[in-house]
Amino acid sequence: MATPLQKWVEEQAKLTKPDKIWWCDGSEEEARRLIEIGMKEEKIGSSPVFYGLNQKTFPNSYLHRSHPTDVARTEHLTFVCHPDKETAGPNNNWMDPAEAKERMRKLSDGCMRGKTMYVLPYMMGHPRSPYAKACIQITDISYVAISMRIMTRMTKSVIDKIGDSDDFVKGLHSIGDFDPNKRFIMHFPDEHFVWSIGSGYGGNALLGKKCFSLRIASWLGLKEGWLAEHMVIMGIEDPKGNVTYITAALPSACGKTNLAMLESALPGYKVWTLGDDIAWLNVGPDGRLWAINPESGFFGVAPGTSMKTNPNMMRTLKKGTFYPTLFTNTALNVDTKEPWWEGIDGGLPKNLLDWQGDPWNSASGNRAAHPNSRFTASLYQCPVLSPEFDNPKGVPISAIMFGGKRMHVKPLVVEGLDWPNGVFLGSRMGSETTAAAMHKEGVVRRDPMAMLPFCGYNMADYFRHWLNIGKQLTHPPKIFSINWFRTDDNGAFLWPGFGENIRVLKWIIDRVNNKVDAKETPIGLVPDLKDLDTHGLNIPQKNLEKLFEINSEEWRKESEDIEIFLKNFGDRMPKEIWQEFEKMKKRFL
Ligand code: GTP
Ligand code: SPV
Ligand code: MN
Repeated sequence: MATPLQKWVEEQAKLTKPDKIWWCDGSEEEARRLIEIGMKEEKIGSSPVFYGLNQKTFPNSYLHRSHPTDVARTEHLTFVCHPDKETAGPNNNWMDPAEAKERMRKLSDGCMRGKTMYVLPYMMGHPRSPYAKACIQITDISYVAISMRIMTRMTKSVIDKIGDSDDFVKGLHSIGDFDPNKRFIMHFPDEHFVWSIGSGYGGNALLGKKCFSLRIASWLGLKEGWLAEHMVIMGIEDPKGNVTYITAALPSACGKTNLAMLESALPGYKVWTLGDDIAWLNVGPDGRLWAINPESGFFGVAPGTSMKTNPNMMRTLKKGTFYPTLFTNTALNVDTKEPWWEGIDGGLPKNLLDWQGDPWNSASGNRAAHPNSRFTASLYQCPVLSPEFDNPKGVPISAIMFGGKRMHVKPLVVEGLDWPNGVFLGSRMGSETTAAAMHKEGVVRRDPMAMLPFCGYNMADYFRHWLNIGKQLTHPPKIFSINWFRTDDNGAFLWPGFGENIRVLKWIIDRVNNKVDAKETPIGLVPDLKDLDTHGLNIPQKNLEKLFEINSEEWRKESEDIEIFLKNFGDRMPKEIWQEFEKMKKRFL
């Protein structure tokens, strides 16, 4: 008798009509074979899926060039198909589930003809974690199969774990013919099912990542009493050896990966990485909030990464283990066969191919690496991976940070007054758009808790869920907002960022441990400047003051923008959020 899993795979094969079906086992041998297939047999247009890189300096590394129209997540083609539109909320694109499936069936009919269907069994979370979920993704390209092996815990034992149960997360992915007009990423939250066609890129195609671990998992979290968040998880060790665990939510390409593996500029402090993109948060039996990272890899932004900004990532990328490392849409140094991007160490190479594989000329004014070019690398290669990473229980969280990219308005760091005020602080976040998704860059949009593109249901209900979680916590984390990106009148960053961000983290853990006081302002608590360790930094006093300036005129405009956003949700918006909003407005009068 066929199991529900076997039946489901057969049904998908009947629709998509692949030449063959390959059940992956996640082994090293299999990965090598898949890369070979990607280098020699599978093609995107007329180009191979993978190119080998310099195996001495970047062991087990490969370059992938995507289809030129397929370079970032496509939020306008992403739908959350709840039975009714209200449940999806104004924060999501919605389509009726039956209509969505009909459309997808038409697009998928025969889409794998001539190709291999890879069946990928994987866990999100450590297999022994009570919070982990068993998942199956189908795909028709080696690049996605290899990426999933790096990003998740992929083993054939997941198939045994699923057994004859039908309780597994389903993902059906095909690159189709990369036609942007036939590209959709459809979510069916009640069925734990994601159906994606027409893209091979990141969050559009690695269905365990944003699609399942955020959009669908956030919906599961609402039903089951937990939170799925777009957050870094990190431990901060102080000079005495105490480790404080914190999470931080920042929108796409706003600094999570850099923060997660920061190399401390303050002597005696050390950061331990647990995750750089997604956190699943559960209320523990001890009334504290516990976090696991469901992923096991980094899918990080390449441009700007260097020994100066993120040395631990450079070490991770060169480590070379039985997990391959992939570079997607970076440039290529022809002479050394090394990947290259704007901001990497060293001078400008003489012979570069741009991200599309064409000879690059600095006079063209174009960037050589795509702004959203990325690397895919195993977390196990990270030299500062926390010893707690594989702990099935996760780590207890003492502070939550919400951030964004804001040239103006937002101070370097602000602390919420209590949990409801902290939830409001998360809900009022805005950020400048980046190259991580296809849209105009640098435009401020509301992005509450960095979840606007990832919350799988009505955001008003999401805020209510956050407020309710707080009521179950006897030891709630303190909540902060951060902004590394404030600029002076000439557009230069006021704060040095990167390894120097430890100075802000130190203040945060000092607050958690009740070591320092804070100053009250209309928008929350800020540091007394004497409590922010700026020793050895060359920041003029006036810049420090500017970093913490709260300009009432700017905040009046900001409040208007926040109000417009909150009003979109009508009566569904929790009254506690409006109360916090009104209190903030009043404090400005
Ligand atoms: P996703 O993978 O899209 O979720 O992005 P992310 O949030 O992990 O962002 P990442 O750490 O990759 O940073 C994105 C960009 O912000 C890079 O170009 C970084 O160089 C830049 N960046 C990160 N941290 C800082 C900082 O502290 N200061 C400044 N000025 N730039 C930063
Ligand atoms: C993001 O855009 O937030 C990412 C990259 O982490 S992707 O996997 O494409 O979603
Ligand atoms: Mn992300």
